Amino acid sequence: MIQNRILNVSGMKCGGCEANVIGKLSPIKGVISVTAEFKADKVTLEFDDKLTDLDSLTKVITIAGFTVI
Ligand SMILES: [Cu+2]
Repeated sequence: MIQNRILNVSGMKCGGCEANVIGKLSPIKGVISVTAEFKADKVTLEFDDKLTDLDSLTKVITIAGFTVI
């Protein structure tokens, strides 16, 4: 099933951080779309929960150095 989730992510300070988050998440199998807005501390994810899950995606964001609230 396709899931749409909006995550509150702190630590993104600029467009480079947005690009970092998008670059880490978008190649993951099952991820359909990712947007990141540092000004809103927001990451929007669309993914297929048969192929990935929110926990794994959250972990990737954390490993990249950001905090999922
Ligand atoms: Cu930055």
